[in-house]
Amino acid sequence: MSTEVTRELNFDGLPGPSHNFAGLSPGNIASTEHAGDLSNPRGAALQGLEKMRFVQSLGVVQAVLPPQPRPAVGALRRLGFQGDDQAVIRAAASEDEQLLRLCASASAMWTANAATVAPACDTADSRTHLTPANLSAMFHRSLEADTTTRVLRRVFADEARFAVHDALPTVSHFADEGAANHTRLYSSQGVTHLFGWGRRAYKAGAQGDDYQEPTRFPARQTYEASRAVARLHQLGQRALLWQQAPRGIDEGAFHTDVLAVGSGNMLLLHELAFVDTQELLDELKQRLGEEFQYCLAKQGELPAADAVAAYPFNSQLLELPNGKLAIVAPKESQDNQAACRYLTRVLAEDNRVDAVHYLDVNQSMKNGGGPACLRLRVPLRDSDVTHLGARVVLDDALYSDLKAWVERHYRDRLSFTDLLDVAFLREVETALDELTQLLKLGSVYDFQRP
Ligand code: SUG
Repeated sequence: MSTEVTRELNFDGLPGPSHNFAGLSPGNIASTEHAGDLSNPRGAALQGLEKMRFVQSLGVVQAVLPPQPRPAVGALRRLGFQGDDQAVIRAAASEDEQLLRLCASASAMWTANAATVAPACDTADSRTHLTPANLSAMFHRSLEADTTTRVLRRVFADEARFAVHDALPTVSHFADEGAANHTRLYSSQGVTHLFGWGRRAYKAGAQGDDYQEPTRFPARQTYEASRAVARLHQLGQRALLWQQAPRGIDEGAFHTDVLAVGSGNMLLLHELAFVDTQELLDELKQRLGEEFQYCLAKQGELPAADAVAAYPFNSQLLELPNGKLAIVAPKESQDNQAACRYLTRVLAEDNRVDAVHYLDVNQSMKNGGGPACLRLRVPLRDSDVTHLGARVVLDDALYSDLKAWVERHYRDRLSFTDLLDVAFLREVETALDELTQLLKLGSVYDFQRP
């Protein structure tokens, strides 16, 4: 089994029926800017599906993860609202509208935050390890972890092949945002798991360093969380922890993947992605040898503000069957001159990248989620793929089934007042119940359980 080739699957989160713009994420500039806009959940899901189909057409194995039921009435009950579902929703809306917004987000679509993954070929016990992210930095996102864990345990059920850990304790000390802060790089010389982190929970651990934190926006991922995930995944020396540049976070790079993306021997990064950029690049060269390549954007070429607005680094850097790399970028980075110039330079330089494709995922972008946020990368052996516990690998039949399902159940406009009617929640539950059957997932949602 260990000599089998490992290939990366992209598990995209399907945008959910409650997709809306609520301005829930301070430090995520797009989320703040679009607060209150009318959303189009159907458009969002169809854009997501088209991206999945496009990636699949490049010869990359594509898979899908389901949305989560929202509004999360269970969470509102835990916060003291009582009565039947309609009463709970009404009471929340009249007492604290923002709480209802927080419990109604379709944020599970950004599966780069669903978990961190280490492939079997890198771990001490030769199993693929997944640690669901607790997402404790943002309340609305922390609501995802339990259902995500359940879903991942269904999909990766075979314990001889996969280990799905519990999420880290849901406290600020171990705030974990998943793969959005993790990049696996490799060459014929070695493998490195680069974990970006934003702050230290234990400040005394930074004594002697010229340690700084962002001052304008929150740093979400802790050093302690990254260390724990590296430990759970038995990565040993293969893990490399590096701090995100505080100034980058203050410019709106709330996750590492807003200013950097890597795949195989190649890293695309902005100079405000990490602290001590040159030292990081030297360290990676040491670990990966001469094969290591990077394309660094400096402020003069691509101001961080443009990178944050247009998301050229939040692209997918996909390894194709012919060994080349293709970039799947958001169309916003084609329209932004500096971002487009940078990606054109990446393409022109002597490296494995031989195509840039611009796709429309604008509904997700307006909440700060580009192509890379929408997918969780899971490198698997071919035999693992045949041992997945649900119908999640995209083929023509699943694509058509999902498209028809979206067209049957999703609204093409959604505003805050729509969330107040329990009929909307019932609509979502009916849709998701049908989806779990379509995906052969079993009962994973609270409303499906006794
Ligand atoms: O956590 N937006 C998400 C975007 C996540 C992007 N993921 C990666 N960079 N990998 C977040 O900030 C906004 C929801 C709203 O405002 O309605 C939101 O949750």
